[in-house]
Amino acid sequence: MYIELQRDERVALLTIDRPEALNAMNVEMLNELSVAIEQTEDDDEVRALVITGRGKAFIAGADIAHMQGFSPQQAKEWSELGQSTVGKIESMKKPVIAAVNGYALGGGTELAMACDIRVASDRAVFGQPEVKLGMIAGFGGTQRLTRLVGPGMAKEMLFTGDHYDAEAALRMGLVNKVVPADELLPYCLDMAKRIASRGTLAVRLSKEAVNHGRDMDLEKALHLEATLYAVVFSTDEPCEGCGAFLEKREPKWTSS
Ligand code: DAK
Repeated sequence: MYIELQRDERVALLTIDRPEALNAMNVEMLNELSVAIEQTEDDDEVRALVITGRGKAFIAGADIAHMQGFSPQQAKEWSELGQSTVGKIESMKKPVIAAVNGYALGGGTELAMACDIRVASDRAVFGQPEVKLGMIAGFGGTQRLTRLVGPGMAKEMLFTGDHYDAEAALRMGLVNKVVPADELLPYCLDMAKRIASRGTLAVRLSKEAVNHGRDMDLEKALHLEATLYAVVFSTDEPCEGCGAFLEKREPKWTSS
């Protein structure tokens, strides 16, 4: 087993668990990851997910030994599996926080970028070293990196294959925050708990508005926002949220 999935009340913690190979991704891991994502999405108790890695790496990329002998057909299947797994993370209705504890290289940086929020330990290292292996980023790196950090910085990372420490990642907007290594998981789990305590549908539709609106022109994106705003008001969440504020109590959300 390469994936460990735990749940503490409304927050799920998914740990990539192949420390002897710095959590390098192979087919079995991606299949297990895909199943774990589906389970988390289907679990009505879970409101937020944190993804981290065991040991000194988040994910040191795709398993290089595994890729070396690919036939074209195997490369295609690998590509489809990888893209669909990363896509599942990005399109989850529930918010996902990447707790980047160490090396996040190649597919590791790409998987982190598919998460909604990235928090880095001060020991984290990012990079897209595929060019050193004679290949290009293939789990969405050329596209998500460009959207997150801009084309200039994305091209530097993709062309050089260099490593970037957590502070550099923070400066370029690749991560939201850097925290000391021993504070990483408590910080991310606390953030996940705060998100889990907010209006369930409100959080979900905020994610949908950002994810679907970012590639629209502003007029269409604002129309989407207004439509989703109306959707929230078709439920009792705004009434409960406003009522709780006025009555000085904690809200009780009913939607899952
Ligand atoms: N694959 C396989 N094994 C790996 C690995 C990897 N990516 N990274 C590390 N390991 C293994 C090492 O081989 C070593 O194994 P043993 O020798 O102990 O058996 C063990 O993990 C510990 O690694 P090191 O001894 O190297 O540890 P160091 O602390 O000295 O160095 C390092 C850490 C992260 C700097 C170094 O291990 C390293 O450079 N690793 C390779 C990183 C890398 O190049 N990653 C990118 C892989 S390319 C695609 C989609 C996506 C992709 C491709 C195609 N399609 C859609 C088609 C993605 C590609 C990639 O991610």
